[in-house]
Amino acid sequence: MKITDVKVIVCGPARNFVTLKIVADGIYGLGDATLNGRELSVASYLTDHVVPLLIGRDARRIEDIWQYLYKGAYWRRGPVTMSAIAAVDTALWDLKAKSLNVPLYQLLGGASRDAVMVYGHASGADVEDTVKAVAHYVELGYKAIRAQSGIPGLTSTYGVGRGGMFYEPAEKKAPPENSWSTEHYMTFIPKLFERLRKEFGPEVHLLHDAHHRLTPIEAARVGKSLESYHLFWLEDPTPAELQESFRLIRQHTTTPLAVGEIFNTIFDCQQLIEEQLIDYIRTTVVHAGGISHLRKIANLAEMYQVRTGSHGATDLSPVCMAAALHFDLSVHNFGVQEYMRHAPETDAVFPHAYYFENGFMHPGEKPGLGVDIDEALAAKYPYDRAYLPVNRKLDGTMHNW
Ligand code: GCO
Ligand code: MG
Repeated sequence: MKITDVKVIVCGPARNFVTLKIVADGIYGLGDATLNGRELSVASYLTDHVVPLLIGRDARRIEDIWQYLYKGAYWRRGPVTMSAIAAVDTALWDLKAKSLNVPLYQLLGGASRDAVMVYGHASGADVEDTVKAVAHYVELGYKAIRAQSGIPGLTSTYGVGRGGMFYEPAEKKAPPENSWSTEHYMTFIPKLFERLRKEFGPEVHLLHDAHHRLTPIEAARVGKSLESYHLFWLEDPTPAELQESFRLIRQHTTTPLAVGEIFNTIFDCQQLIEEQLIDYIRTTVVHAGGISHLRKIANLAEMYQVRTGSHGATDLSPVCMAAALHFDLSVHNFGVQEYMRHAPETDAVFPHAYYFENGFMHPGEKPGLGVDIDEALAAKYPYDRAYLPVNRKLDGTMHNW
């Protein structure tokens, strides 16, 4: 089953995406290679360096091709390399499942559950606005809802959308500037969750993303202050380059912790998992080396009772969403899947079999990933450079976004 053609497709239907298409025996597989705000570097990594190496190779040797690209580059890890490898890996899994005429999850051990619980994003300018947004998700049948709110005294903050069912932080031309005050945030956040529990009761799973903004001891205090509202998880409380910093948070709070959307390999989360410093690992198919590598991370996590909770924002294309759902359905230690809906333009370019029903999702029964790309339509939406925001403290100091 020799690879005869490989194509890198860059398009911008409502937002930018990079997609890899690998052809062998007249069948093709798709992989997502989108790295928000730095898309073209992955496109170049693939076009200029990886595509020439794939032509003529046996498409069935997925693990060997993974190792060839990872070890063969000499320069290991990092988001650009690992997104490129992920795209190849995903496309090869898609191709193999299509060639065998089965939905991908059947090759990954079959379904471990009937469907996959997902969480949606509710956000508002203030507490009451956020209450309304959560109510909307409850009406739609969601069992798990992430709540973010504007903070009094701050002009803008992470996670407060520009309306609708999707949240798009990247902006054209230049990075938008957000402002931050940990003091304002720490005073405000318990009030938000007190109000949400009062309104919605104890059953619904509530999640929250601190988006890397706190120091470990601040994160410990936030976790402690939210304990009586029993969050499903507190996400990215502190930047995780220093994995041991989670020990400090863990000593002080029983609020469950989730980390991993910007991780690229198992080495980024090894200590967090082995020391049981987190409860959910949020690595994604596209940014952490594809389905093959994500399964290795999940297998390590399973030993330590850490569950998966893959990132699923709009900058992960429907190809990645489909791959995530096959992974989620099959892996034993699945926790929850993030599901931020795509814009209608994105859905039209990437027709897909996956569906949402009553708070759960399923990848569908089509062979492979069950997602396609309409290349003619994609060509009508050219790439348009966009940047993620930056974040400054009130005195102007650069902070984590
Ligand atoms: C999330 C994430 C996203 C990221 C975005 C960056 O939990 O969904 O934090 O909102 O900020 O994916 O590209
Ligand atoms: Mg996040």
